Amino acid sequence: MSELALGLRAGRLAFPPGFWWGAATAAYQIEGSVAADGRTPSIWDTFCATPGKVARGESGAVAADHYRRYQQDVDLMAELGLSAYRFSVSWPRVQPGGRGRMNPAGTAFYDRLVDALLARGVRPVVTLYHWDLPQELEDDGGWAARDTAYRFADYAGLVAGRLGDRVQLWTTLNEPWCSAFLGYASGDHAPGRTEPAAALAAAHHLLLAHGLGVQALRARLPAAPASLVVNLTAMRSVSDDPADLDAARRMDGLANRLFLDPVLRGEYPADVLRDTAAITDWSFVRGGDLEIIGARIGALGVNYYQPTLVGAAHDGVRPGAMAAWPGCADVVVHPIPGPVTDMDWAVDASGLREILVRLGREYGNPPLLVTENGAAYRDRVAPDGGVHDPERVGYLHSHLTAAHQAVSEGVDLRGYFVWSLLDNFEWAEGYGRRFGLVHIDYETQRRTWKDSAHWYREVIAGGGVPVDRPAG
Ligand code: IFM
Repeated sequence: MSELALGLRAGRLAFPPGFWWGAATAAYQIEGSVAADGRTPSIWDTFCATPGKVARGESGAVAADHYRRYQQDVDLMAELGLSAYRFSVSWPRVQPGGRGRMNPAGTAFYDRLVDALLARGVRPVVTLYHWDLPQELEDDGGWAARDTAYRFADYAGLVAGRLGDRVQLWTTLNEPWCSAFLGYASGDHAPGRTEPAAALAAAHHLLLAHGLGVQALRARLPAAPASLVVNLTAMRSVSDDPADLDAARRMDGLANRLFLDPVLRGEYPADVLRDTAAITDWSFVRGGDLEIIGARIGALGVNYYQPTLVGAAHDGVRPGAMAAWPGCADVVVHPIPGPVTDMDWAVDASGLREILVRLGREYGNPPLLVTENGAAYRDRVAPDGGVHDPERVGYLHSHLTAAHQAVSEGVDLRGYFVWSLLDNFEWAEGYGRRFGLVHIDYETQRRTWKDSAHWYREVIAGGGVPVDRPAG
């Protein structure tokens, strides 16, 4: 990478030529039309219909109505100047029930979407699984059952056969940590199970699904660039006390290395297997699985939101809710001083640089994409008709600056996707959290650009982030 390519151009930190500037969404969070064209329920439809699981009893039944308004949304993307759009395909639309033949009516939606994107010069980046498991597969054991990984591979092959001639990058799974541990350990997400051993089995079967999915993609599309998207955090210890350092090691194992090591090194981290030995004997890992999981990928997608500060419990410092972290019941998650978003997540861009640089140094400098990064704030349409979100502009500015720093340290970062293009259904938080560059009025489905969208358009047009921190 030449100094010039990465240098300062017209007051901007320039990113490498060909860098992908994107935004991301997920099917259940924006599409709505959950019963249209043969789609059947996913675990999220069931979870939303279960009293007490989602704020205000909300669901993705209508969401941002993207299924019907996709053309308008593609126009928005083109006006923003996006070079890539990351969206997910809904498994129960394409293969209702999770088995058998493809549903032509449901799949046609993605044909139309991909064609509309290409017509406006936006690269389609497909995530095959962003949490909407067909309910029938959960009824048969869900991700705790090995067979689900094989069902996923069949589905991946169907989608590849249909969209493979036009998709520029494939992602098998989004954030398997969340699927496994929020879905099967804490029960905060669908399917709402609270079984730590099943959660660890789910983590393995999700990784197996990734590996089998890559095989299925390559069988149909030998040159297809395939990736996995993981949510990573910079795990920090509250002190140098050995007990605190050990708490951070264990949490780092579950949050980061449990997913990175098998995919990028072909092995599970020995300390994680040891730490969780009282919960499971890991006998669900069969001979040959790690070769499948560790097959080379074209890129790794990194979703980053905030670092995590942890320590050991001791007198006066008691653990909080740690159900999502099997084997870490004695760990305390500490608040991080400084600003937080509307999710109560710390605003700390140094964690993004840290994890990108770590991937470069410890995992052989793979091609990387930041596939999600962004923040929720309480956005409202102001009397002047605009949506003024200076905090989000500040968040994006600091994180893009951190990403640029990582690139200048030699990290092979190829693109950056804001989460999210549109305000959307934020899972158990319902519609109460707004992550979009574009504001959605859920009564009218009116789309309004936030100031951050205008700012991002300028970043893309200028090929880099302004050196000066935005005012406001
Ligand atoms: O909305 C989610 C997304 O579906 C997965 N990554 C984190 C986002 C914000 O919580």
